[in-house]
Amino acid sequence: MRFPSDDELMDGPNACEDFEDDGFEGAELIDEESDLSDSDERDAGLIGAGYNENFRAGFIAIVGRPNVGKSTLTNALVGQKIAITSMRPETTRHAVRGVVQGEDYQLVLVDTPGYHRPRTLLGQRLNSEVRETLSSVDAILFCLPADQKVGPGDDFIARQLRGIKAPIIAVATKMDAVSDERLMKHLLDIDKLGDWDEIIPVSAIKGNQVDRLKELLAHRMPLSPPLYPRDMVTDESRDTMIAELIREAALEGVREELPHSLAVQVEEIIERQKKPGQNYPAMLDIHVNLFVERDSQKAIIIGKGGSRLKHVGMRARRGIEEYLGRRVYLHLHVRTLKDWQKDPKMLGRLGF
Ligand SMILES: Nc1nc2c(ncn2[C@@H]2O[C@H](COP(=O)(O)OP(=O)(O)OP(=O)(O)O)[C@@H](O)[C@H]2O)c(=O)[nH]1
Ligand SMILES: [Mg+2]
Repeated sequence: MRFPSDDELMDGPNACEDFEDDGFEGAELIDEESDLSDSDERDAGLIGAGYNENFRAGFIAIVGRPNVGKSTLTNALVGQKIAITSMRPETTRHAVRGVVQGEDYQLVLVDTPGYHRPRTLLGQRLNSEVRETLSSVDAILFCLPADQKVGPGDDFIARQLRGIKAPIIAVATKMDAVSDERLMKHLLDIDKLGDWDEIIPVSAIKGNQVDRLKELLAHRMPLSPPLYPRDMVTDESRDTMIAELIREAALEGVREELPHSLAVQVEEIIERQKKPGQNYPAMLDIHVNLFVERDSQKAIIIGKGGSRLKHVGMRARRGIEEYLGRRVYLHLHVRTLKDWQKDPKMLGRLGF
């Protein structure tokens, strides 16, 4: 299989909405508290223990242009939020693994960054990540959103998929967003685009056909013992999950260029001392850096009097507390790391 150089890539149609940005005054720290529920730390089960000989398991790459609904579909299949999503393209920045646990199968989904024409070194690295994932999976889900016409970006990906041996299921995502008539036309266009093993329309948001898609995938997996513990949903680290939930909250409502310039890194997590008699987990102080590329972007993220950053903190905290099952106190620090997307050293520092 030949994969294109990054320059050969075509842009697909991606909708981006404008927004109004706030004014700004100075940096702020955010600290919010809330109720908590008890933590349920999971013990990893023994991989492969007691599985039956008809058990099927394998890896599945989820690919497509940016913003077509790959991460939303991953979450719907897993049944739990493990990948962040947003209405901005190029949200996912690393291959996120999610595990679908069936009675007699295990699907390891690999949600990939949207394949796109790269404008920066970061973009090139994201595309490389997709290419690497494709070369080592048992099946591929190729996502094409029903609310957009099949375009040159899809055609480009379709051509690259042609040499791949693994079965490819073309998924018409966002079926809830269009009429039956439009969906039929979309399915025909997908059919014309390549030679797919299956074509299936789904709505990850409404849950339509998600179970059917699981069944289709399970049948195509090789006979194999489970690859991951039977109670695992993702292998994302705790710090990555926290950083991603903060990035997701920060992406909401910001203008087109800023999401790409934003990187989030957890610096330190400190557990507070329990009070005497406290029978629930101690609160965590989480120190987080939000990196942007220019001071003007710092101003936007922070908002007037710190108002926007405060909102980001509040939104993120809810998701983080749900994920950790305990109270957290977020300390968000916004910093400028000039042109980090183009700088190999800084990309390395940020984990790309
Ligand atoms: N109506 C509708 N919208 C959806 C559906 N699935 C995803 N979306 C929306 O599409 C947008 C993009 O979703 P993501 O899951 O982040 O898309 P992605 O392909 O992972 O995007 P990148 O990570 O940027 O490549 C979000 O605003 C989602 O809410 C769906 O089934 N129906
Ligand atoms: Mg994504």
